[in-house]
Amino acid sequence: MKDIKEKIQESNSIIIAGHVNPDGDTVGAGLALLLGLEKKYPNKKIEFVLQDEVPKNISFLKGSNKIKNIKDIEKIDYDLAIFVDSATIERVGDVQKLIGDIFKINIDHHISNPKYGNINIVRDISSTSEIMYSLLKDLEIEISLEMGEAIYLGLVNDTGNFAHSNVTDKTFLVASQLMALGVNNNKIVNDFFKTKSYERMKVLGKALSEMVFVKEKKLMYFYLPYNELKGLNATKDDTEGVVEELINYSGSEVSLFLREEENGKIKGSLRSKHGADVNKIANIFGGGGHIKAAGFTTELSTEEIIKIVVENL
Ligand SMILES: [Mn+2]
Repeated sequence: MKDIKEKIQESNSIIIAGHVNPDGDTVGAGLALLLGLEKKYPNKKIEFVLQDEVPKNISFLKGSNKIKNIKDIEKIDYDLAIFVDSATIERVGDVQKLIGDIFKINIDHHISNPKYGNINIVRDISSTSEIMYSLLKDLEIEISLEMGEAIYLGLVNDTGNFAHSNVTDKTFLVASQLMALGVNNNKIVNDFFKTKSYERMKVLGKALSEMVFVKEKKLMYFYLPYNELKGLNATKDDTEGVVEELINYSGSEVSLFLREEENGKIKGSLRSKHGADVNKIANIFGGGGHIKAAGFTTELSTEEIIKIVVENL
């Protein structure tokens, strides 16, 4: 901790990097850190840069307009890079190009994280945002309401509104302390979850009517080809939450959502209800994540992917 503090103090320009297709956790943790560092060190240049746009149901967070998109940024030489919620360096996508070979602090909660930083705070807890809460306290940065809301959204995002197995008494303690700061739980949950677009509802409807159940393995899966996504006038953001919906069936133990990308590659997301380790399955395809939630991208065909998943369950 002392090292992190020293490193931040001696750096004049700092880049915070979050992962591609940003979710509430990477945005929440990165934004809380950005706002906290800006307040504590007003003379430093600090930027939070993402490759992709902040999704609409996250951009209500106050301060999120300060998050930079890579296309709006000119390359400068940063002294320090802080990665949030990124299981590998590659997870930040093109933001890597802004970073290069500088000192790296890696703050993450994915068990597959290979600890690529010069300093690593990798803990197997609910979210990077939960780590960020203690980190900011350790850095003696006072948590403002805006920072608290960002962290709270991160908790809600990665715990499925406090429903997943990664929730501990500590998670609730952090949530409770954030509410004591003035965070409005009901408003955040409504703003975050109950804001699905028409296209997203249609994608969900298609998934629920076309999903396939492999009874022997209690696997529920759904494949969405790129042309069908386009046919619904939908974008990849509109497929968020499909894999979680597939595991709601009482017979499912594992769910798999496959989505074809524009370049023909297949992106897979896996969820597990009880015992199955889907991180291990995602590893087969070069991906990873957590025991109960993992993902991968592959050039294999859907038939091959499904065969491999079924064989390994
Ligand atoms: Mn996360």
